[in-house]
Amino acid sequence: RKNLNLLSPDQIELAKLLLEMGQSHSFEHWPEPGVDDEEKKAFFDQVARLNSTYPGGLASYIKSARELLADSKTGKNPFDGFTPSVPTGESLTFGNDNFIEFEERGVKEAQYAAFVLVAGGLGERLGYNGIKVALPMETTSGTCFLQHYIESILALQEASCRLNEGGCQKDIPFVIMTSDDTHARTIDLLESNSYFGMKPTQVKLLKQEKVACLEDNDARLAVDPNNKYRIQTKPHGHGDVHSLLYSSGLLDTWRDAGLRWVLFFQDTNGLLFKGIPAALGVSAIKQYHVNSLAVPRKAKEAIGGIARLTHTDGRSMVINVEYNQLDPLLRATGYPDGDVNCETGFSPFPGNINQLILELGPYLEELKKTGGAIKEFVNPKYKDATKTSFKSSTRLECMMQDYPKTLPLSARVGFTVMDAWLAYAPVKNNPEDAAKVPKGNPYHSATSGEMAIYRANSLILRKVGVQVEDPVQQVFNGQEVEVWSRITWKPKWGCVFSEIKGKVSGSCSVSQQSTMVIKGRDIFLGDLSLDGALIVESVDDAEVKVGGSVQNKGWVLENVDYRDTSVPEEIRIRGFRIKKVEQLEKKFDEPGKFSL
Ligand code: UGB
Repeated sequence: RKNLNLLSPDQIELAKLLLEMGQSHSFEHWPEPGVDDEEKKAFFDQVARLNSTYPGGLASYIKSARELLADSKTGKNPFDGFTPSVPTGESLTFGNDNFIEFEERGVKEAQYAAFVLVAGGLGERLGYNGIKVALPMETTSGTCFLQHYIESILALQEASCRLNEGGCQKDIPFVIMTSDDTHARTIDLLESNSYFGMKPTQVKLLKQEKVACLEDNDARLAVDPNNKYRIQTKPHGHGDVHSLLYSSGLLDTWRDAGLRWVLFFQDTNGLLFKGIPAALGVSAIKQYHVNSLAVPRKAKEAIGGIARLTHTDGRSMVINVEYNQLDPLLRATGYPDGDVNCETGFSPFPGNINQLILELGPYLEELKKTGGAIKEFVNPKYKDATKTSFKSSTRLECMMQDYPKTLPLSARVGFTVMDAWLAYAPVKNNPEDAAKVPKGNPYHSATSGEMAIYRANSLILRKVGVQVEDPVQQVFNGQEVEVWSRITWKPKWGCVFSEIKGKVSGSCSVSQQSTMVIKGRDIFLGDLSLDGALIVESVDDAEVKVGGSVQNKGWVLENVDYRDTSVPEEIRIRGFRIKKVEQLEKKFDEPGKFSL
C-alpha cells in the first residue's frame, strides 16, 4: 500500500488485478518506498507485458492455470471419453504420376502462400550453443538451415511464376517466430548474410514472449529466484505462433493481397521442402482447411502420432497425439501393448512432422473467434504422490498442431504421408542421446540429419535415371549411418521432380566416394561419370552442360569425436569433418552457354 504512490494509474490497476487474482505474495515482501523504487516500477512493466501478450490477459492465464492444475492433480485424462483409431490420409510415393500431379498444383499455388518458421526454441535436447537455424544443414556446401529455407522459398516463388501464365502476383511472405532466446541472433544471421538473397521487406520477425511461472496448485505466480522484483517466466511453446500472427495483423494483410495458404514449419528439417510442393497440391486439390505432413513413425519415436479421436458423444477429430501421451492413451483404450510397431515395422499411427498447411480464409475466420488462443496443457513435476507441491515452478504450454482442437466438425482436416527419407530429418538430439536411440529408430541428430540429405538427393537422382552407387555403413559419434555420395544442389536447380528430371540426360553415374555440389539454376548433367569431387557454380544467365568423365581423389570424411573441443561445435556434433583432398571446381559467372 505504501508503495502505491510510486505507480501510474495503469500500474495501480495491474496491482489491483494481482490482488484480485490472489497474487499479493508477489509484492508483499517489498521494502518501504525509497528502496529499489525503479525495480518496483520495472516489476509492473513486466506485469503489463505479461498481461498484454497473453490472449485474455493475466487473469485469464491464472484462471486457466488453476483449472488445468486441478485436472492434473486429480489425474484427469485429457482424452477422457475419446478412443483413438488409425485415420486415413493421402499417402504419396515420390515420383509417381500422382505425386507429380500434386507437385505441379502445389507449385502453381505457391505464389498464394505465406511461410511461417517457428524458431523460438533453443533446443535443449541438442545442447548446441548457437541458434539452430544457423547450423549447417550439411557440411559439403556449408549451407545453414535458414539459408536453405530462404533459398527454397525463393526457388518455389520463381517456379510458381514460370508456371502461372498470368505472371507472378508478388513475393512470398516469410515470417520467423523468434523468442528472447533466439531473436537477436536470428536478426544478426539475416543481416550479416544480406537475408540470403531475400528482400528484407519479404521477411518479418515476430517475437514470442515467455509466460509467467506458477509455484503451486493455486497458480500463485513464481517470483524469480534471481530477482525478487520479477516474476519468473518460461517459454509457452510453439502454439504462440497463432496468436502472434493474428495480433500482428499479417493474416488480414495476406487475405487482402489474395493469399490462400499459410505453411508452418520447424527449425531443423533439411528435407522438408522436398515434400512441400506435393503437400500444398494435396491441400488445394482436396480442399483441406488443415493439412499436416506426416511420415511413417517408429513406435516410441519422439514425434507425435496422428490419430482419429472419437468421443463417446459422437464427436470425432483427426489430431496429433503428442509422443509422451500416445502410449498411455493406447493402453487406456484397449491396446494393452501401447505404442508398438505393427506388422509393417512401424507404428500404425503416422508421425506428425509439424508441417501444417492451413487455408488462410477459414484460419482467419477461426482466429477472429479465438484470438489465436490454443488449447493449453500443464506438466508440473510434483515432489511426491500427494501432488501438493512442485519440484520446480511450472507454466502453461501450447503446441501449434493443437490448432484443429477448437475447429467445428465441418472443418476439413486431413494429412499427407510421405516417405521419411524424402521429407523428414530433424536435428534434435545431442550425440550422446542419439547413440542411445534403440536400433532401427531414427537418431534425429546432426549426423543423421546431414546423411539424410545425401541419401535423399542420391535417391532422387536415381529416380531420374542417374546411377548412384550404393551407400556404405559408417559409424560417427556412436551412430551407424548409411553414407551415400555427398550430392547437394541449390533449391533453384530443382525444387520439384519434373525440374530435376529436366536437368539430367543420357547415362550419368556417381560413385559412392564422390561429392557433387551444384550451385546454379541452368546446370545440365548429360553423360556424366563422376568419381571424385565436382563443384559447379553458375549465374542465372549462364547455361552449363556438365558431362564426360570426372575423376580425382575427391573429398573424404574424417572421424572426429564430439568430446574433442578443439573442433568447432557445429562440426564435432556430427562426428566427422570433410577433408578436401582434390576436386574439379568450375565457376561460370558470365552469361552465355558453356560446356564442362
Ligand atoms: N519452438 C518455438 O518456436 N517456441 C517454443 O516455445 C518452443 C519451440 P521442438 P517438440 O516434428 O519433430 C514437435 O522442441 O516440441 C519451435 C511436435 O510437438 O524441436 O519436442 C522450435 O524452435 C511433435 O509433435 O519439438 O516436438 C522448433 O522449431 C513432433 O512433430 C519447433 O518449435 C516434433 O516436433 C519444435 O520444437 C517433430
